[in-house]
Amino acid sequence: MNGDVKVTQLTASGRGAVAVIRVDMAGAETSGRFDSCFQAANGMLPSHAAVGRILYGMWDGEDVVVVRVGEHEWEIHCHGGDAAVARISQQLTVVDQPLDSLLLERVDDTSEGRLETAVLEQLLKCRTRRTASFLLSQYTGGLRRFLTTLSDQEDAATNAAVLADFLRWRTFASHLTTPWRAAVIGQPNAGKSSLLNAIIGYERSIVFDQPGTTRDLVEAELTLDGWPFLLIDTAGIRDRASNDIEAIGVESARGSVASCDACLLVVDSQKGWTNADAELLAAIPADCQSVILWNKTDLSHGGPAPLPQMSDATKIIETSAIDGIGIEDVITWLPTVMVPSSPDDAQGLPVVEALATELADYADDPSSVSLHDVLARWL
Ligand SMILES: Nc1nc2c(ncn2[C@@H]2O[C@H](COP(=O)(O)OP(=O)(O)OP(=O)(O)O)[C@@H](O)[C@H]2O)c(=O)[nH]1
Ligand SMILES: [Mg+2]
Repeated sequence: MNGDVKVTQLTASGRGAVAVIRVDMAGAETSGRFDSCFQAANGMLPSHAAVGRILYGMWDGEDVVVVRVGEHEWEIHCHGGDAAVARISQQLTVVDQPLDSLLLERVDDTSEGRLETAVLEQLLKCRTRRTASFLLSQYTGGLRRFLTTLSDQEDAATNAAVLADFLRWRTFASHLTTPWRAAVIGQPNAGKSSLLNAIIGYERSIVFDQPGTTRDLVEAELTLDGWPFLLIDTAGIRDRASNDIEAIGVESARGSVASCDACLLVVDSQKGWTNADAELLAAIPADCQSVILWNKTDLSHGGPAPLPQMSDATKIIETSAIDGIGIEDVITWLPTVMVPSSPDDAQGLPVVEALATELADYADDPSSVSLHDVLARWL
């Protein structure tokens, strides 16, 4: 035991095929350390798993199975042998400190200025290793180097081009700390909640064979390809909700579409493409990426139900929440369309919103803002 994390080996010590370690984090300030050591194959954070949930994944390069056995307790099933057990125990106990201080440790030899403090604030909000690595390279000099280049640059035209290249990563930079939002929308009973469950790999939403089951929004965080996503299950969108509670759910579903980066429109292939589906598709904002999930294809025994004829290039994925058909394609589609490209390591990134706004104002109208003053405030 070290600090407030208790680590106990449940199996006998010595060589064995499998060792079981029980971890009690009741006294720990955060389970962030556990989350950062273990990468579940389905991307779920151990601290987000329901009690009883079994997760398969990697712990420092080794295959392990993690079971959440209580509010603050987990069991880790790893390769037998004292060395493997000792390594995991040591990582959990030595690292028993908030993720924030862990990151601070990694970066505390860097000189602190207003810029670094602001980047550090963002770094501490990162939920995945991939996003944290971008923030870390900005913190350890990337952003400062970019601003210095800008201040050394005399030629206004070159500066404008350099700034434009920097600012085009603004949306990407904001998602390093805020997940991309994807709404699962569709007619009642189309299979939205079932698909969300299949995608995130566990039963987060209530599934029922009556329309109107999901009355409110259910959100689930997941990591795909190292990027953070928030999947939002919505109440079936229909014109007239049958009662008040449902009506509130339907209303928030419409709202969530408006604030989303992507929309997964679920259609019951057994009912076929209806006018209501066409209206829903048309209501998706133009700047929101969309895909039609042609669901319940496992029921198409007499041959596949005909796909809707789309006049544009709308992507359609045939799915079955029951058989898992197409789920892999959905999981691949989301990060591919949301993050089609990412900057290289050396690129300065607009990870500090206040600074990005000042530089964008200068880029919009160089005569209204003094670049020299902006840089002097941050460097
Ligand atoms: N055979 C089959 N049944 C499915 C599939 N997806 C969902 N279902 C069933 O369809 C019914 C409705 O599923 P839900 O996931 O609750 O549908 P929903 O769109 O969330 O419904 P609301 O929340 O009421 O709008 C349930 O009985 C599911 O088991 C599928 O791919 N194949
Ligand atoms: Mg539902």
